[in-house]
Amino acid sequence: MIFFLNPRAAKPKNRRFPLSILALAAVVEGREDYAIFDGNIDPDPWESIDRASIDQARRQKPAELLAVTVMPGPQMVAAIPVCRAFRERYPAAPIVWGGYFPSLYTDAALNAKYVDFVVRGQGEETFVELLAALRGKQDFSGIRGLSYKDRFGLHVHNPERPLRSPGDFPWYPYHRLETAKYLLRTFLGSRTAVHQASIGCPFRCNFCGVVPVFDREKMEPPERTAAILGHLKQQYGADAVQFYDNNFFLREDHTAELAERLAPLEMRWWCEGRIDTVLGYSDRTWEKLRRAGSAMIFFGAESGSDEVLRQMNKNLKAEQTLALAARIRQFGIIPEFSFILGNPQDPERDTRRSIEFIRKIKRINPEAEIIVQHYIPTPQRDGMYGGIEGQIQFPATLEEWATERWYNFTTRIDPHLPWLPERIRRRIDDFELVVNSRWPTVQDIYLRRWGRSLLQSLSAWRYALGIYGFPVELEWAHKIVNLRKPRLESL
Ligand code: B12
Repeated sequence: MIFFLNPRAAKPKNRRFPLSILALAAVVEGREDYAIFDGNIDPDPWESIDRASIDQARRQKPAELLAVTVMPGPQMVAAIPVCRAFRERYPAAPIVWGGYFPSLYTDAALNAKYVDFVVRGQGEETFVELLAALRGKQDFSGIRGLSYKDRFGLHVHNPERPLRSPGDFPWYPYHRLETAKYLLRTFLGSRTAVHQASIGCPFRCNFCGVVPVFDREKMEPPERTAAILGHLKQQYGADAVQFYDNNFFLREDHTAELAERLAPLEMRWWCEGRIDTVLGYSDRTWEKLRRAGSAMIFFGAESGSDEVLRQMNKNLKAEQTLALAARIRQFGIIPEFSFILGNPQDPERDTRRSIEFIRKIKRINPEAEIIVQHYIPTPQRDGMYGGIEGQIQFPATLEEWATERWYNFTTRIDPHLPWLPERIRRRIDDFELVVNSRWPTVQDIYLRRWGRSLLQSLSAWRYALGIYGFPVELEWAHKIVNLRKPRLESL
C-alpha cells in the first residue's frame, strides 16, 4: 500500500486540490493500492495514516512507502513530525520526498534520517521507476531525477530527467478526493478549481525558485486543458479556475486556441504570465482571452529600473510594464504586478525608485493590483541575483530550516537579509501597507464596504503625500478588517 501525503500548507479558506499528489496518484491509479492524506483537510494526518496502516496490515497489505510532497515553509515543517512518526512505526518502509523543497535543498532533505529518497523536478516517471527498483533489484543508479543515500550514507544525485508535457500523463484521479471540500468561493466564482496546464518555465530569472527545478517548459495540448476543465465543471460544478502554471502564456497560437476552447465553458480564471509575451499579442488574441474568462493576470514586473531588470536576468524593460498597464485596461482584465524590492547592491535607491514606478503604474491603471515582495533568494546554478554569494548560507538540515529564523525567511514574514537595513525593510513594508490600504484587493470577497472605506480613507492622505512611515493607524485598521494578503495567501 502506498501512502501519499500532502502536509498542511494552506488555511482552510485557501484549500485547493493537492495537484502534486494527484499527478503522482494518476500514474499508479488502477495499478496500485494507494491512499491520499491531505493535511489541508485532515487535522491529524499522522493519526489517519497510522490507522490506515494498521487496517492494511490486518489485510496483509502493510505500509510499503510514504510519498510526501514538500514546499518550503509551513509544509516542510508539517512534514517532519509525520515522517518521524512513520519511520519509528514502520522502519522498513522507505520515505520519499518530492516537490520544490527537496528539489531545491536536496542535501538538507537527505540529511534527515527519515528521508530516504528525493525525487527532483517532475515526478511521475521517476516515481514509477523508483517503485519498480524498490521491489526488484534495488539498483537506483539509472533512475533519472532521483537522489538517494548509498550504503555508506553518501548522497548520490543521478542526472536530471528531461521534462515531459503534462499531457503525456493520465488525467488526475479527482474521484479519490472529497472534491466538494476543494472547490471554494473566491472572487472568481463560487466553486473555484485549480489546474496546471504546463510545467516549468523557459526563462532564467536569477531570483526565482522555479528555474533551478525546471529549466524549460512543456505545455499540455489546449484540447486536453479544456476537456479537464469541462469535466470539473460537469462532474463537480466548478465555475472558476486558478491556473497554477508558472508561465501560462508562451506561443500566441497556443494561447489563441486555448482561449477559443475555454470560452464555451464560461469560467472566470486567474493565471500568471510574462509582460513581454502578452504585450506582443494582437488585439484579436486579447479579445479572445477576455471572452474566454480571463479575469486577472499576475505578472512579475519586479522593478522599474532597467538596470535592475538586467541584473535579474529578466529580459524585460520597465517601459513594457507601463505599456501593458495601459493596454490591458481596454480588455477589462486586471493586471496583478509583483515587485521585488531591495536590490542588494543599493537597497535604498532601489526601493525609492520602485515606489515611484509603482505610483506611475497606479496613475496609468488604478485597477492594477500591486504585490510588494522583499527579495528572498533561492539557490541558483549560475549565481543569485544581487551578487550575494557568500552573504547567505542556507541551512544544511531540516531541523534548522524549521527554526523560526528560517521559517520566517521562507514564508517572507521577516527574512533577516544581511544586505537589507532594518529601516529599508520597514519602508518597504510600510509602503506595501499604504498602497494595499489605498486600493484594497478585489480578491478579498469577505471585505465589507465599511472595511474598504475605512482602509481607503485612512490611507488616502498618506498615499497622496507620499508619507508611509509609522502607519500605526493602518496596522490597527488591518487588525479589525483582516484584509486578504495575496502575497502570502495566493487567491
Ligand atoms: C499551489 C501552491 C501553493 C499552495 C499550497 C498547495 C498545497 N500543496 O497544498 C499555497 C497557496 C498554500 C502555497 C503557499 C506557499 N508557497 Co507555493 N506554490 C504553489 C504553486 C502555485 C503550485 C504547486 C502545484 O501544485 N503545482 C502542480 C503540481 C502538479 O506540480 P508540482 O508541485 O511541481 O509537482 C510535480 C513535481 O514537483 C513532483 N513532485 C511534487 N511533489 C512530489 C512528491 C513526491 C513523493 C514525488 C515523487 C514527486 C513530487 O512531481 C509532480 C508532478 O510532476 C507553486 C508554483 C508552481 N506553479 O509550481 C508555488 C510554489 C511551489 N510555492 C512557493 C512558495 C515559496 C510558497 C510559500 C513559501 C510562499 C509564501 N509567500 O509564503 C507559501 C508557503 C508554503 C506552505 N504553506 O507550505 C514557491 C517555491 C519555490 C521557492 N521560491 O522557494 C513556488 C514555486 C512559487 C514560486 N514561483 O516561487 N503554495
